[in-house]
Amino acid sequence: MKFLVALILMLFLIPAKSFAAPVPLRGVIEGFYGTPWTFEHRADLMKFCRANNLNAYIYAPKDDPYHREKWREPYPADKLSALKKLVNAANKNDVRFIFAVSPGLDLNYDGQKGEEDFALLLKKLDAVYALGVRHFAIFFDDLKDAEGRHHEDGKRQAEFLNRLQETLREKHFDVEPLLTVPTEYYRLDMVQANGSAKNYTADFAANLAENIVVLYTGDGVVCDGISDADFDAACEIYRRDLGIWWNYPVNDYTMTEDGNRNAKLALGAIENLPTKNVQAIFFNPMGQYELSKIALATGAAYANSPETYDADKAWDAALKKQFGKLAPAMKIFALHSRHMENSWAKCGPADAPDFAAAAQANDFDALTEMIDDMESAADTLLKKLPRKILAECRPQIEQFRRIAQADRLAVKSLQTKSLDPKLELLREEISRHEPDAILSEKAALKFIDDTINLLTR
Ligand code: LOG
Repeated sequence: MKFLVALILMLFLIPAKSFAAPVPLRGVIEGFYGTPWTFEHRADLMKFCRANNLNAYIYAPKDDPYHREKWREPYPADKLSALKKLVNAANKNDVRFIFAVSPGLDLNYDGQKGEEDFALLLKKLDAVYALGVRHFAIFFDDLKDAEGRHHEDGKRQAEFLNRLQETLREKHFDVEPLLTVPTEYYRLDMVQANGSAKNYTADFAANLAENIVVLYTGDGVVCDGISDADFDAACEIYRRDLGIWWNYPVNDYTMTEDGNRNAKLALGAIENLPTKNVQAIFFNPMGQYELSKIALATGAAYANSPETYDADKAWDAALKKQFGKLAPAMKIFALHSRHMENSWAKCGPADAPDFAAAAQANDFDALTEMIDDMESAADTLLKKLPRKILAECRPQIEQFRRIAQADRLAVKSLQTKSLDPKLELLREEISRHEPDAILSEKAALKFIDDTINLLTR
């Protein structure tokens, strides 16, 4: 009896936090622009998901022509058989494979053409159902014209999805509820200046079947977090629990001039997401598959325990697990390549805040120590990183080394109060590489520019 009382007491005394529930549907959405991942990457991702307790993957590569531009066309046989293997790998690893189509660019809703398109989409999904897929998604994002306007009708879209879901479920009893992304997919785009929902959003939300899962990206497309209050406000607009399509570590908006790579790598931790009530979350990664795993592993830690998640701890753990002996060097490099920001995007922890603070304080000793570490980290990584990882970040590591070298010249110039001419030359070289490699814009790179400005005044 005493034992029983003690047990019951213990159950009450264990803080509720240790019971924090995972987000039920949690995973990765391959939803970026640019060269899609390869089937090898995706097969590896299935194992990564299992190892990190992620349970879903959405196939939605913007630049797979059959996903968006040529959505009406069936996949050719070789692609279908590659998809089939992937679906098997997903099933083997307990990952839900969610197949997405983005037909919105030219979808017809009405009349004869509407019926034809409906039949074509159904055929497309049926072919993938035959591979063993039971989860489907239809996306309507990025349908705005050059002026930033769209011409979508929320009611018509919602009715289309409802009918598609009903038809699918009549044919196949085991199809799961659809997922979707509306055309107004971030909160500030869903509402008017007075705070009430715009017509499109109001119509879409009011007409969409209750069990269809709606994903949104936060207050903006790429934004620096979703507080619990922001999340509640978004769910309120839809009068349902929304799922999250989280745009980190995606970096497709930093595309290089040749369109093949991305200038900035997002190597930080996932942070600032709601602590409760999230029913579904998908992280949109970089084209750089290997390097995406840093943020994705932290995203998995978040999704498995939103309430107790600690971004710094998860980041350290991910680096250690993925880079082993190279983790300390990788951490120094990654520290300078975490924050994503341009005129419309802002996400990810600040780059090298300690460096920025030391620069601000003219703490030359601290700076010199950090610069030593940066240079030796760059050398180590260039020498020792596995080839497939280096292939994703060589220009950035080389740029990192140039920046460190320039920082050293900057410290020296400040100490002697005279600009070392080599610093300006090196800055020019850094600029020449910037279309390919950006990092530490507000920390190590800024220190160079601030120093040059100060000493040339
Ligand atoms: C796209 C997405 C892209 C991301 C970042 C959504 C719902 N759609 O602006 O494919 O990777 O932003 O550039 C997007 O986020 N649109």
